Amino acid sequence: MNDSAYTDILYEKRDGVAWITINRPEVRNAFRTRTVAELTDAFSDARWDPSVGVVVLTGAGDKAFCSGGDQKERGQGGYAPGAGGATAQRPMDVEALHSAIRHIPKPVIAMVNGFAIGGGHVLHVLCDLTLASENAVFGQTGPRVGSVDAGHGTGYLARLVGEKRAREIWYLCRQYTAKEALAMGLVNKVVPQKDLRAEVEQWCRELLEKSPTALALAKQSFNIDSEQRAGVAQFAHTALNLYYQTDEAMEGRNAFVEKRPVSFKKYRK
Ligand code: 2NE
Repeated sequence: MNDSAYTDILYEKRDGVAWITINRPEVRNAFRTRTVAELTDAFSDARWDPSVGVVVLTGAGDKAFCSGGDQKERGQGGYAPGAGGATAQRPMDVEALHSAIRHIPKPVIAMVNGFAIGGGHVLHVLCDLTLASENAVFGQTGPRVGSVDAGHGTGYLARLVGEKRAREIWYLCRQYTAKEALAMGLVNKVVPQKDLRAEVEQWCRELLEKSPTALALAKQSFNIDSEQRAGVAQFAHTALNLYYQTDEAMEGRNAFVEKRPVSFKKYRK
């Protein structure tokens, strides 16, 4: 993919930093099939470009980092291939994007400038570092909208915040403030929104002064412990696509899109 063909993201490389911005602010930067393909492509470009030492992932505007999968693109069976236009014919491959973030041997910073929700929350969780603005809001929504990332989304989160907290976050689908996220070890630093970009640039400058090979080895070494989860992640995304075919999953999606209360009562076994 040629980056001039990107429609859903902005991609800019400057002074050693690759800035990847999800550019769908009208839907709180929700990702559709095409967005995920473009993000994965940009991470691949950043991986192999020797001029890039650090990657920053963020969302356009001042309201959201990312609100996860685009529920309006999702139908019975998952996110509709092709809905994003002629270049997005393959099914959504979130697992490939997660892999790209984890396996690029360069630090990835999530610059969280608002809502990091659902699959958008998982993206920041998988980044090496998270810097957030004071107005940032964190949370999972899967069990409310008929979805779940049972791969890295559950397992890696538990490594960050502990089992009890991770279960609370996933089961209750509550939202957490930036201050709460900092207290539970979910983010590295919180700054006023007006200072976020400058703070991220400062962290980038410090990272760019370090030995790239030492950073790559450190990242890959950290990854080894959780890499067994990669197999689980593939399995989890296959299972998720089967779950998406059920009426139960569609009830969650439909309730969000129709802006009505959800009712899962009849699916209790
Ligand atoms: C993000 C949040 C909390 C923001 O709330 P608020 O009140 O600030 O905005 P509002 O009015 O909800 O959203 C503004 C517009 O963006 C759309 C909304 O439908 C609304 O559109 P209009 O009414 O103006 O037409 N929008 C927001 N998020 C969207 C989304 N994800 N898909 C499609 N349209 C979206 C609030 O908007 C929220 O809770 N959003 C939904 C979060 C969510 O449930 N995400 C999906 C989780 S599942 C997932 O991401 C996933 C997975 O579990 C496994 C694999 C792949 C993905």
